[in-house]
This record gives sequence, C-alpha cells and structure tokens, in this order.
Amino acid sequence: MGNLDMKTLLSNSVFLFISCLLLLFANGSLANVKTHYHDFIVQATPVKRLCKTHNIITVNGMFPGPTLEINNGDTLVIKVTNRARYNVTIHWHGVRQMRTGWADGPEFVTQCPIRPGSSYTYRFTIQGQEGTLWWHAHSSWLRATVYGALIIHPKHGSSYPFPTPRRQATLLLGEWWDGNPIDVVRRATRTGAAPQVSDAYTINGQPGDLYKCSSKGTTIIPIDSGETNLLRVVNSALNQELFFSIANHKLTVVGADASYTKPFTTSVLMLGPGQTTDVLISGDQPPNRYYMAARAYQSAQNAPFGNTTTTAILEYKSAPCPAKKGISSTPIMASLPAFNDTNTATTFSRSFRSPRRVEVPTEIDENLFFTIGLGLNNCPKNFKPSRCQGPNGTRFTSSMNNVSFVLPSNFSLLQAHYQGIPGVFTTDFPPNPPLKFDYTGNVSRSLFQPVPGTKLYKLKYGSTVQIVLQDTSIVTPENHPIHLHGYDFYIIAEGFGNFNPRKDPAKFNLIDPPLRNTVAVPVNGWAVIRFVADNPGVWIMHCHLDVHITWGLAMAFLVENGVGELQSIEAPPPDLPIC
Ligand SMILES: *[C@@H]1O[C@H](CO)[C@@H](O)[C@H](O)[C@H]1NC(C)=O
Ligand SMILES: *[C@@H]1O[C@H](CO)[C@@H](O)[C@H](O)[C@H]1NC(C)=O
Ligand SMILES: *[C@@H]1O[C@H](CO)[C@@H](O)[C@H](O)[C@H]1NC(C)=O
Ligand SMILES: *[C@@H]1O[C@H](CO)[C@@H](O)[C@H](O)[C@H]1NC(C)=O
Ligand SMILES: *[C@@H]1O[C@H](CO)[C@@H](O)[C@H](O)[C@H]1NC(C)=O
Ligand SMILES: *[C@@H]1O[C@H](CO)[C@@H](O)[C@H](O)[C@H]1NC(C)=O
Ligand SMILES: *[C@@H]1O[C@H](CO)[C@@H](O)[C@H](O)[C@H]1NC(C)=O
Ligand SMILES: [Cu+2]
Repeated sequence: MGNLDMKTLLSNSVFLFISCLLLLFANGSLANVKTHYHDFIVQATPVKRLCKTHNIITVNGMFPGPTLEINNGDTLVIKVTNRARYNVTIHWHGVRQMRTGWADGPEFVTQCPIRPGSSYTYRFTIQGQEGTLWWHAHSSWLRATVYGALIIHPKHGSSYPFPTPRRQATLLLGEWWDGNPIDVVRRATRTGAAPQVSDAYTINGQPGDLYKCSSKGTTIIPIDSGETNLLRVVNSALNQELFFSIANHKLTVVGADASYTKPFTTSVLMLGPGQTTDVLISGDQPPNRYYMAARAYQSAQNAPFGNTTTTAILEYKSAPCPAKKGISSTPIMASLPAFNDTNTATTFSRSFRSPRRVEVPTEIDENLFFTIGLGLNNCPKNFKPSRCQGPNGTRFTSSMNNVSFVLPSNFSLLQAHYQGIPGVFTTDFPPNPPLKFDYTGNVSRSLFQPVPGTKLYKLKYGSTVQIVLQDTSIVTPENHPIHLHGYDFYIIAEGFGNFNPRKDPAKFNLIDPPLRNTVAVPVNGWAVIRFVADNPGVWIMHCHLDVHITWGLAMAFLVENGVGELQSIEAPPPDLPIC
C-alpha cells in the first residue's frame, strides 16, 4: 500500500515536473532565449549626400547603422570599439535596463566616454518589451549619424496581437547636415546662438527625390496588392519633430515605443525625436508608386527650421514599370499638414490607448511638477560679443524647474552614486518650480535666466511617481519631446495652458493610458506621466531635441536600491570606461 502510494506520488510529481518543462518549452521562456553578440566599430566613413562627400561617423561603415533584431526575453552583448577621433557612447533608447544601468549609455550619466582607441561591452536583457526601439550615440551630437533600429519581435513561441504582417520594414527618419554636425554644435556653444538647422531630412539615410543629387538612393519599400505589412517608423532626427504620411494610404497604429496600443487609423503620424510608431498598411490601392514623406512639425514661433520634405517610395510589385522613355514615373505625392498644424499633432497624440486596462499607480508618493523651457543668459562680463550672438546679445540656455543641467566631467553620476564619491552632484533638484508664475503667459524678461547645476532628485525604490511636465513661454513656447531613461511611463493626460491641479485631474485616464518612453509635451501646454520607481540607478530625463539638451533641458533621478539583490543595481562591469 505504502509503496504504491509512494510510486503514485513519485510518478505524479515526475509527470508534473515533465509537464512544467513542456510548458516552459512551449512558452519558450527557457528553451529559446538567445544571447546575441555584436561588434560595433565606430569609425569615420565617407558618405555622399546632396552632391558632396563627407566623412561621417558610422557604426561598421553603415549609415544608418546595423539593425539589431531580437525577441523579447533575449540578451544582447555588444562590444563597441571606438576607432573615431571623438569620444563616444551608445544608448539603447527605450530599453528598460532593469538593474543594468551601467549599460544605458548617456555620457557622464551612467558611464564615462569610450575614448578613441578603447572599447566597452554593453550587456542587457530585454524584459517584457515588444515592438520598435532604436540605438544611438549619446555623446555630443554624434547621434546625427550614429543610430540604428532595435527591433523586438514577440517572445519566442508567442505572436503579435494582430494578424501576422506579410512583410516588415523600418523607416528611420533622420536629419542631414551638409557639413560636420560636431562643428555645428561646437560653433553654437561658442557663439551662444541657435545652431544652424539641418540641410535635409532623410528616410533610412536618404533625402529622397525632392533634393538635389538624391533620387538615385531613394529608399523603396515593396508591397503587393492585398497584403498587410508592418512599418516601424522611428524619429531619429536630431532636432526636429516630424509629420509622416503615405500617399492615399491609411495607417493603422498598433504600437509605439515598444508597447502595443489599441489600434487606431490615421492618415498622418507625428513623432518627436526618440519616439517610434508601428503601423499596419494594406496594399489596397491601385498598383503604383506612392511617396512616403516626412517634414517638420515646428511649434516654436519665429524660429528657423528646415522647411523641406524627405521621401521614400512605397512600390507595388505589380506597378507599371517606371522610367520607361517618355512615360512619367513620378510617384503620387503624399499630403502633409502645415508645419505649424498643432491641431493635427494633438489629435494624433490623444488617440493613443493601451490595448486593455492597465495598472496605473493611483496612490502617489512623489507628486512632482517640472517646468520645461528655454532661457537666455545675459552676456558674462568676460565674454566678447562674438560669444553672445543669441537674441539681443544673450546666450541661449534651457532648464527644468529653472535648473540648467550641467554634466560632470570627472566621474559619471552613476559611478559617483555607486562609490559614494562626494562633490560630483547634489540631490536637491526642486520637486516644484522655485517660483510660481504664469508659465504660458507673457513671462517677464527677469525670469529668463536659469541657474546651472548638477542636481538629482532622489526616489525611494518602489515609490510611485507623478510628474506634471509644464511647458513655459520663456523665449518661445515649444513642443518638447521629453524622454526618461530606464523607464516606461503612462501618459495619463495632456492639455494646453497652465496645468490646473484642481480641475485637470478629472481628465486623467487611469484606465488605459499609453505606455511610452518619450512624451511630446504640447506647445504652451502640459502632460502628466506616472511610473513606479522599480529600477535602481541614475536615470536622465531630457528633451530629445539635442539642441535643447545641449543647453541644459535635463535632470536626473537617483533611484535607490530596494531590499536584497533583485532590487539593487548590479556591480559595474570590469571594462566600464572611467574618466
Ligand atoms: C516652406 O516652403 C514652402 C515651399 O517650398 C513655402 O511655400 C512656405 O512658405 C515655406 N514655409 C516657411 C515657414 O518657410
Ligand atoms: C501657420 O503659419 C502660417 C504662416 O506660414 C499662418 O498664416 C497661420 O496662421 C499659422 N497657423 C497657426 C495655427 O499658427
Ligand atoms: C530684443 O530687443 C528688442 C528691442 O529692444 C525687443 O523688442 C525684443 O523683444 C527683444 N528680444 C528678446 C528675446 O528679448
Ligand atoms: C569632480 O568635479 C567637480 C566639479 O568640477 C569638483 O567639484 C569635484 O571636487 C571633483 N571631484 C573629485 C573627487 O575630484
Ligand atoms: C508683456 O509684458 C511686458 C512687461 O513685462 C510688456 O512690456 C509687454 O507689453 C507685454 N506684452 C504683451 C503682449 O502683453
Ligand atoms: C531662476 O533663478 C534665477 C536666479 O535666482 C532668477 O533670477 C530667475 O528669475 C529664476 N527664473 C525662474 C523662472 O524661476
Ligand atoms: C574624452 O573624455 C575624457 C573623459 O573621459 C575627457 O577627459 C576628454 O577631454 C574627452 N575628449 C574630448 C575630445 O572631448
Ligand atoms: Cu526641447
């Protein structure tokens, strides 16, 4: 009897064990998880655009750089070797980097730069993110040419929450300078003036047919009648928010920033730098060639911007043969909103929902209010006029809560935190604006000059955080794409004017708000985001217009360790670059 029972018990547990294993295999959570090894060589590469050849900085000689394609759950190990003449770091934009902040990449925040001749290996695992992210340099303005796609397919053994697309393509929107972008930012830093705007926008590194000497390389995306394809659109432009559309085709948005969204249909996208949008398109139009086009959404008033249009071509495989003698083969032009069409940008950003009910934090531990905007510094006494070429002899600056962020140069913030090195930063970033004023009104000139500082805001592990991001009209109101490292956040509301703490909470979407890593804060308006501080480390939050981060539109959170190893940041890798 006893023996038999033992046997049954044993075979039952063996059975259970085997079925668990089978389940694990079916889920792929153990069986198929992969580690992908890559070598990134950062180097100067001659590239011809707009009739001229320039040496630009690339990864592996490619522009845009290599596409990384993995599955949710996989690990990436990327050895970056710097063979260029500039310091460099690489940021894996949108990757949560749970406990692996050393691999995040922003220069002087989570690491010191990889110097010319040196290398550093980034190791991290994708946990629970699916869709489109990207990678880019996070040092000076190198990301103008050093960027590429990071495509995360569904977990092994699972599929998309929409019918599997027949084909997939990635469209990296970029910006091209007919000169060295590093020289452009250095000149701006010297003169205090706004940097020169780019000379072209690009799709997958190509300006397209509407620019001189550019039609040969135009990106062509194939489609067949009747099929549904997935397009992954990334705004990797340095300084410009962009509208995007495809002639005669509707776009069904299904994801953004590597989170799925409730599908909605639109004829135009607006992406701030840093944002990604995944869309389905159907081959439901007569076989032909259709332009896919992008151009500026420019919300700042009286500010110069590149007023040109980049194009790629959506080509039906059965389309009439192009370039036959005497037959016009010009693709059908896409229509795009006016450069200042804030209504269209707003309608688009308000259409985003999570696919289902989500767990938005409701009890808030940290109720923060950050103003974001530009500023003007009066010319320092010891500066020549040539160094104060901003409006009326000033120098442009930028700030959050009136602090213009200054990066350290002797230690990274994360190293200083981890090793307890004093004097590198303080933790007194203000939770509220030091001065209340009519943020979006006629702001007195006396408030234009922020204070430089390396101030962090400390968060306890696991605390729930709400941030009201409030644009100001200092110098000019503008839509700022604000990006938080190490986290995704829910965007629970946005609006125009000054945030009203009595009335506006009634508009909060606590049911199915979208989960993103970059929020385009409306021009002369505000956005409210929420997240749980469950990832220890030092995480920069900044405007993704590089011109603004250069001027100081940033701050950083210091998220403390929780209890035990799994709530603590890992030890730094042995090859971590130090200053
Ligand atoms: C942009 O360019 C178009 C024509 O190329 C012109 O009609 C329009 O006025 C320009 N807009 C601005 C704001 O420069
Ligand atoms: C957009 O700019 C044009 C001039 O280029 C102007 O006429 C129009 O009023 C502006 N629209 C908005 C909404 O500001
Ligand atoms: C520059 O000075 C002019 C004339 O004094 C004034 O109208 C303008 O508003 C000033 N601009 C800024 C940005 O202060
Ligand atoms: C690091 O640099 C800061 C700012 O220049 C300085 O105040 C601090 O003393 C330096 N720390 C060390 C340990 O050298
Ligand atoms: C804005 O305020 C300044 C004084 O701070 C005043 O001179 C100016 O007329 C005001 N402008 C508007 C449009 O109200
Ligand atoms: C920022 O701080 C400086 C220095 O205290 C002050 O002059 C300025 O008015 C402040 N501006 C704002 C918007 O708080
Ligand atoms: C590169 O970074 C190091 C700090 O790690 C710094 O000392 C050096 O000046 C930087 N070089 C350039 C060209 O910026
Ligand atoms: Cu900005």
